[in-house]
Amino acid sequence: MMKILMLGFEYLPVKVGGLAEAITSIAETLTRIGNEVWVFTPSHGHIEGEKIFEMNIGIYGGKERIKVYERAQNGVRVFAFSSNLLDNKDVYGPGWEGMLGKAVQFGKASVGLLNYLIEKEGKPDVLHFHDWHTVFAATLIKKYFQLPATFTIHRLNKSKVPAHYFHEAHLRELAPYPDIDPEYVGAYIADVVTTVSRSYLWEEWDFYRNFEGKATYVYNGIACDFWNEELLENKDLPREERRRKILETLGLSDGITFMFIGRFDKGQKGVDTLLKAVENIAENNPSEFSKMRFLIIGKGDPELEKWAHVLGSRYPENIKVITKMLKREFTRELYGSVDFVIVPSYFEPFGLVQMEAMCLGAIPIGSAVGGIKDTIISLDEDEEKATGLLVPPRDPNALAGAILKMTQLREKDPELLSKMRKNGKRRSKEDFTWENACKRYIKAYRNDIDKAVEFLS
Ligand code: NHF
Repeated sequence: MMKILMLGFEYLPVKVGGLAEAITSIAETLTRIGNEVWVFTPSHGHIEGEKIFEMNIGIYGGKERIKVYERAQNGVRVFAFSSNLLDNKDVYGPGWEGMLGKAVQFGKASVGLLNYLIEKEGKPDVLHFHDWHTVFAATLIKKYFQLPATFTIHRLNKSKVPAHYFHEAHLRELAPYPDIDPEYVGAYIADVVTTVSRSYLWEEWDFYRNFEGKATYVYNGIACDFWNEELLENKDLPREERRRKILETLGLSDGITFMFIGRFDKGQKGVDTLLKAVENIAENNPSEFSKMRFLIIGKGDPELEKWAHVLGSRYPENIKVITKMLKREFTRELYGSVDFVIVPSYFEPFGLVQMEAMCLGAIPIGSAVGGIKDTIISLDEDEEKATGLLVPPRDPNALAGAILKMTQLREKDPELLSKMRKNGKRRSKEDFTWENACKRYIKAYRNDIDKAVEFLS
């Protein structure tokens, strides 16, 4: 049994992306397997539970009043920090300065609360902090309380912060230069540095090599209790029937269905690669294209949204573009009905989409990068165990080729595809559980864990 202090900028129900899901699952699973977990997080306007503590912190020559609310959430003790700024609903804002202000206030207030809790209940055994926004807090906690610390990077941000923020956070000894990368600071003060897949660790070795001897990986899991076929509305219908029905509700006739779901951004998710691949098939293989249906779902960059809509209106029989947030339950219905899910990311530390797809029997076609590469067993590598198909990133022709190949397989070898669906379900349920992840985190906390060793790779 360990007492673990976890720091996260997102914690459910406050959620921007996959980070909240990951931190919450880690905290809850650690609790379930017999540990005590405290989570410190900014309120971001979500005030729940009992006010247990108030303090003033000195900030920019003035004083800021901070209140702390404690709630029990699935066995985890969650402490949310509240102040004018920390209550702002924009999790990574308001603006760049607002966000840094939040990170510094959160840091100082974490020391205040921990001082109070230590006096009452004693010290946690270990500190586990996530992503760079919690670095001020973690570094201050290390400075004042010397807890063994694990730093988990879910996605490298590679930003620079003006040194004066560190000075303001009482960490001037760590900021001797005008611009400081907080990820370096976090990894420097941590005892163990982890990221969320083995391939991502090596892809970003230019960063992690600076911390060789501390760096390793711990895979995420997937919450199969929610992403579960048993919970589908039409779970008793054959998959093709579910597909036909759901396409009909979206105004499309039946066909072999490919889905993309994710953020429309220009730096990571590869929406442009997908749109080019679809254009390429529509122009060069019209007869194959006529059998295909594409559901392209997500929001974000206005240019990408426009491009998707233009393509959708050029081929209204084949393409449906949805640029609004869908309910999680409806997304589950989609995963449980479509044939394939496309994950064309440029890079992906772990990636939830391919896991959700595999849980629900949709076959992922994904870029051979990061967590996508480590979780999908590709048809080209091992036909027996295959769960999907991997393609090189940023390569619309290769993706178009993969889409055509899977269309032909869908017609010619449906047994192979059902085997792949089964393999995918097994892989997501057995190999990538949060319990496995947490057992490995416990090893990281004890520093009883294998590391990435450059001269052995
Ligand atoms: O799954 C949670 C998530 C990852 O690949 C994802 C990412 C951010 O980019 O660990 O963090």
